[in-house]
Amino acid sequence: MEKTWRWFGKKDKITLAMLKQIGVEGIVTALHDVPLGEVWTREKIRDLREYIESYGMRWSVVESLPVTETIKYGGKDREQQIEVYKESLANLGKEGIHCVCYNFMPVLDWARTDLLHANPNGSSNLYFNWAEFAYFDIYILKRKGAEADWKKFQEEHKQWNRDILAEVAEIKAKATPQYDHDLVDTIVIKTQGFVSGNFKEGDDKPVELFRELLALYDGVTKEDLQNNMKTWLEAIMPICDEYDIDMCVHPDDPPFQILGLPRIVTCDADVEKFLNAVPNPHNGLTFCAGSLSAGGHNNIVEMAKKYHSRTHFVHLRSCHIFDNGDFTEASHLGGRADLIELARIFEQEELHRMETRQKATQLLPMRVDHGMTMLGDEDKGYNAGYSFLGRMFALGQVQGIIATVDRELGKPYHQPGFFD
Ligand code: DNO
Repeated sequence: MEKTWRWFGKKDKITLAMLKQIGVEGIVTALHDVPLGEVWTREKIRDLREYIESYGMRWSVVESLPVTETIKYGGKDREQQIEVYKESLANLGKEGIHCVCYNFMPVLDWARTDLLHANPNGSSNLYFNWAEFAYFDIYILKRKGAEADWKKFQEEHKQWNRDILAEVAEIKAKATPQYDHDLVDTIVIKTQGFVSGNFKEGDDKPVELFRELLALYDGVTKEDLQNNMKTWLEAIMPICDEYDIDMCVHPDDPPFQILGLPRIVTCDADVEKFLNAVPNPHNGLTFCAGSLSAGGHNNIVEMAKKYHSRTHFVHLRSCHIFDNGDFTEASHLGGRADLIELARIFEQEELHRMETRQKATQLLPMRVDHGMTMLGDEDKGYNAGYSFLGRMFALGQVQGIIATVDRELGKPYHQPGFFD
């Protein structure tokens, strides 16, 4: 796999020169300054591509070219937004960029309730607590039907042996305006603000905006969302064929139905459904082992065995699920995702691509996704989950795994940046 790194553009405090030193080969980024729903011009794409190339790396993956809500819920301006998307894709293709990650999650991209949850070793990781999330839904968003939904959710997860609504009542009894503010900051601003989605750092009424967005999905079922994804994929596939662009949807994180919204990339059956709905090989998956492993229903290794050939981008990260269903991001050598076995599967897949030479590039880009916050990362103002030292530590571990697996497979391993 190609060792890549999510970099947030020229303003990122982590520079490309730093990334060169730690063995990064390819960059994962986006035009973060282009407002949602506007065309990415060739000039802007070229400028960033050339900047990356001036450091001897390539722009391996776009993460993300965001799909606007109207495409997801099927709004009046859907056609116009599909045209905008097609134009951006064509411009990327013309500039030699062949891999695009996106998600099809309504309203909210990924979700966490604690961004600095202490690990036993003094570092911290991202964490998700179901009761806090339910509190946000019931008492902050005040979503109609929320309590009933959580009651049902609890029934469906009897194995967690918990009374989520009773825990919510306890949180409510102790909650202060500061607690509410911080929770909104975590769920809406700090996790969403930098992913080029619906919310921005500095939004003064994020909860109101959230409610307006939720209302767009009134009456939209899981099936509607699946159909809308199919319509959209079918519309863009001719451009992908023309420019050899691999589209790779990011799984829903966490992989559950939340906030009364449909979610359609949560499990094996979901993945099978969207891949079969549009069988073009350019319609593929971002194999985010982290998001998938947050759901106890997913067997990550089995999914990798099944979907490696339709995987265009890999996020190697692992989760630990507690007995009550809460989860935290685990070490890259631990957790339930089994990154060692995944590296075997995807290194083999890349070898196969190299031998059969089907594509513009045979490389399978991989990033370690998030990392621990450690040793001073916490004071640097990095985006949530996107620390420097923590991700560097994880990348070192993953490089070691890949080198070992490659030795087993008889596949050459090259550590860039060294004489060898
Ligand atoms: C969070 C990320 C997601 C991901 C998007 C892809 O850390 O994994 O925001 O980039 O869902 O569109």
